[in-house]
Amino acid sequence: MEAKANFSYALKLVVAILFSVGWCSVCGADENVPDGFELTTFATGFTEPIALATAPDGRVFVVEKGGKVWIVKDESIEPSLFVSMEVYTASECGLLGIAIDPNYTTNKFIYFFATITSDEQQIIRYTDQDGVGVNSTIIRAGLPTSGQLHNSGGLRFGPDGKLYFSIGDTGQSELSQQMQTFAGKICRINADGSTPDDNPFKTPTGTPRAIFALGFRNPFRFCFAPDGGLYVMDVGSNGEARREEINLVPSGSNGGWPLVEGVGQADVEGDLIQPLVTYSDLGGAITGCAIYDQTQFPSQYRGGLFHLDFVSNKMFFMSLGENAGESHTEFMQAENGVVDLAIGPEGGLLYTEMFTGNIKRLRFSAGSVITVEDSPDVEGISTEQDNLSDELLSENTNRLCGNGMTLMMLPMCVAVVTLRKHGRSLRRKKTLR
Ligand SMILES: [Ca+2]
Repeated sequence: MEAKANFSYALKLVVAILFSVGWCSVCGADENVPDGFELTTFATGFTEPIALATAPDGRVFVVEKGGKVWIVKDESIEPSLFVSMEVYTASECGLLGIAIDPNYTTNKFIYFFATITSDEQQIIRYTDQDGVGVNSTIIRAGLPTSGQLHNSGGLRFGPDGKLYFSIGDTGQSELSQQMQTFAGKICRINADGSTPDDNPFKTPTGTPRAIFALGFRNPFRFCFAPDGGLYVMDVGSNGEARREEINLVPSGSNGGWPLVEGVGQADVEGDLIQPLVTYSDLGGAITGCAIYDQTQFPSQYRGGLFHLDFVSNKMFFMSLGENAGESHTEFMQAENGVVDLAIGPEGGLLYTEMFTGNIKRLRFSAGSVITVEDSPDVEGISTEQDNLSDELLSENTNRLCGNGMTLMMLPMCVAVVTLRKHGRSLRRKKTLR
C-alpha cells in the first residue's frame, strides 16, 4: 500500500495521534485570506464532510464520507437528514461525490457516487421531496474499487447535460491504460445511466463505451468551464516523480498515467495530455476545484479556476486561457483537510474540511471594486502612486462602500482599487473611516 496515496487515512492517523497528546493546535494551519476577502464558518459539526453542492434554490447539500447527507438552508443545518446511505467506508471508500441535475427545479434529482461494498461502487439518484431523499434509484452499478485506494468519486454534469464521473486506478496503476475497465478513467453517461452514442470510444463490436478519457491516477475532483472545458485534478504519486496535475481533458484523450506523470510523452497511440499545471512543492494531494462564474469576487477572478490541496491545506487560483499555467498562484491558507469546493448561494466560494468538520465560506467584502481606467474621476492617477488620494476615495465612497447607511454600520470600509495603466495592474487598499 502506498502511504501517501492513502491520503485521508494517513492524515487522520496523524491527527488522532496529535489529539491524543494534546498538540492539536499544530495540526491545522493558521487561516489567511487575501486583502478584501472574508472567511467565515458557514456551517459546522459535520463528520468528515467530503463533498458539497449548492442547489438552484440556495440550499447547500453536505455529504459526509460515512453516508449521511445534510441540507444547510439560510446558514442553519436542517434538523432532518436528506438521506443516510449504507456505504462501505474503509480507507478512501465511502460516500464520495454529489451532483445536482441541471433540471433539478423541475425533476428534483440529486445524484451520489458511493462505495457500496469492498468491490463495488455505484451512482445512485434520489428525488428531493421537501428536503428528504426518496425513490432511490441505481443509475450505474458495478463500478470498480479495490475497497481501499483511488476510488475517486468526482461527479458533475457538464454543460452538455451529460453526467461525468471519475474513478482512480484503484491501486493498480496498469488499469488506467486498459479499456475494459473504468479504473483510471473519466466517464460520460446520460443522466439515466445509459451511454451516449457520441462518446469517443467504441468496443470491438461497435458499442459506445462510457469512457470519455483514460490514463488518470486518482482524479478525485474535476470541474467544467462554461465553454465545456473539463479540468481534471489528478492526485500525484510518491517520491521524486510525484506531480499533482491540472489537466484540460478533451474527449478521447489520454492523461498518461502510469506511463508518464506530469509532463512528457510515451510510446502510445496519439499524444498524451500535457498538464496545464504540475507541482510537487506546493502540496501533496490536489482536491476540489471550481470555475468562478459569479460576480461577487473582483473581476480578475471571474472565469478562473480555484482549487484546493489536501496536504498543504491551501487554495490556489489560475486564470484560464492561453497562459493558464503561468498564472497559477497560491490564493489562501485554509485550516485542515480541504477536499471539496463549490460556488456558494451568494456567489462566493464554499469548501469542506474533513478534519475540522467545517464548511467555510469565502466572500469578497471590501465594498465594490472600481477599475480606475473605467472611472472619469481618476485623471492623473498613476500606477507609480503608493497611496490613493483622499479625493479619489471620497468621490467614490458611495460606489466603494454602498451608501451612507452601509458606512455607518461598518466599523470600517476597505476600499480596493485596481489600477490598470500601460499594461500594469496594481491593487491599492485604503481604510475609510
Ligand atoms: Ca497525467
